[in-house]
Amino acid sequence: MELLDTPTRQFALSQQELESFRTNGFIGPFTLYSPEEMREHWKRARLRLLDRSAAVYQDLDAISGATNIANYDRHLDDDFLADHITRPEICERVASILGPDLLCWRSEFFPKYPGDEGTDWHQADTFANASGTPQILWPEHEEFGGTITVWTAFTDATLDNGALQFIPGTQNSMNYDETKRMKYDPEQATGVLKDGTRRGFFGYDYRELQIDRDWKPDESKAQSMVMQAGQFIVFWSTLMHASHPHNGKSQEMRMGFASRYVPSMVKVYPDTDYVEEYGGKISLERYGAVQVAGDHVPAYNSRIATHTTRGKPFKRN
Ligand SMILES: O=C(O)CCC(=O)C(=O)O
Repeated sequence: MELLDTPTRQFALSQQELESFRTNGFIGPFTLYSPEEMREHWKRARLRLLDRSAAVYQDLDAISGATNIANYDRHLDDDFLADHITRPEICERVASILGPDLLCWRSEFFPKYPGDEGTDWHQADTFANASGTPQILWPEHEEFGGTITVWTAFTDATLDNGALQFIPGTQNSMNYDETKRMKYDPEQATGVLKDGTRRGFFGYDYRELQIDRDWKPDESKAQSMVMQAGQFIVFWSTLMHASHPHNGKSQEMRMGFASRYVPSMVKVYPDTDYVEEYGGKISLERYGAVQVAGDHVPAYNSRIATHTTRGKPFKRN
């Protein structure tokens, strides 16, 4: 008898891991590259990415200074990042949570240089937080959705240079209302920590979105995610998360690379052709979500990239 060719899911989460994920809202870290391998990849990528000639967002006037936007979606033009977001070690784990049909709809670099503020506490559901327009929308019967973020440490992430922080178990209720508006001011920080370092949200005061103005996150429950270069961690964007500041004890920057995944039924950038946030505006004309697993994408998600802008096909799990 011929055996059916069922794909092996070597990296799928075990029942125990899934239970832990459901309780805590995150799982990991997992090792994808050795620290040496990662340092080598990052050394080369860092130089390569300076060349934006094939990047999908070209309107440099609109994005100069808006560093967050300039850091978006370089997996759409860079070979290493294109492979990274489709790695089975990542996608199989994410598929265990979200199901077999997966889109990677966004990637972002999160650099922290010596002296940089820590990222303030936040949760994201539709990602209308900064732009005012939902960037992802789950089907109507879902109360709220969010995305699975896979945050890969491209350098070591330590307590001194900006390790992530999570408050476990907070992913199922939103403390922020993303339909409220925040004012953008690139100079503003939103708090000074005991050691004199600052917290902020890339020019926004995330507290402006709080549903209850008097509420404060319970930082006594926060856990720090110290990670080696080459490791990744998987979490709900609706989990309360933040990061430590870079206190300048070392001159090395911290670099995190976030790739964000949703089931293909989630509407990506519905009814909009632009993203306007962090003081910049980009056109989605050359944008496409990447189908990293499965074979079904509803017609309403018509912006799909099958190849990078340099012609490399994306792998599908
Ligand atoms: O790396 C950081 O400081 C923040 C990351 C973050 O908020 C995210 O990946 O959603």
